[in-house]
Amino acid sequence: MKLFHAPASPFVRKVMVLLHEAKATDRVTLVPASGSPLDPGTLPVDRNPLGKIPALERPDGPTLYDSRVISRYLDDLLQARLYPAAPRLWDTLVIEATGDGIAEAAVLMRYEVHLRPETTRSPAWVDAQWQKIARALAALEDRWMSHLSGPPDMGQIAVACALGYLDFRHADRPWRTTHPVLAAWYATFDARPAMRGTAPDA
Ligand code: 99T
Repeated sequence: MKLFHAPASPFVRKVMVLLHEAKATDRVTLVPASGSPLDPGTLPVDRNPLGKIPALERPDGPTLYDSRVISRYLDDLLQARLYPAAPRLWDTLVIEATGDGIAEAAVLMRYEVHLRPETTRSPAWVDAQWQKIARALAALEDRWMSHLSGPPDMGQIAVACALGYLDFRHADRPWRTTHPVLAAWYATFDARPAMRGTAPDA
């Protein structure tokens, strides 16, 4: 299988962490892909009409895209068991959606500042994206610490990849001081070999 890949992407990283946890990194060949909404570059627009990564070319059907779809497919294929049975599954999925939402808002902030000329940037829009992230971090700390401290699953992986992306692209926003409980959980989770082996700056 071919995985369209960029080390900076928190969505690609989710898939890579899953592969590491399942000890199955040898099942995919990484295809470097880079670009942006303004210039798709080498992003696989012929395989994913949205022009986004990750995308997974597989032997048994059309290319899969969106990290949540790819993660479900690989979890099933590899029997990784990173999605628990219902009813715990519903918590895992909403935590995964929360982690992905943090990453999506953080990527939009990055694009706004790095792709737009300074004269057309909207600080209010960037701040509104950060407010989404702040609410999501608070929700994780208020509601989900018990789940996050349970057996590893894709919810935890998505949150950890999103937090890693905040550190990587938005290091000027000190989220740890306002969310110390989440920060302590992340310090432990981030020490897992699967996280160490997939860090964006590794
Ligand atoms: O939006 C584009 O045209 C290109 N962007 C991407 O491919 C980003 C890379 S993160 N991927 C996504 O937005 C995927 C989101 C999707 N819902 C999923 O797969 O879960 C690049 C971050 C960076 O370089 O800083």
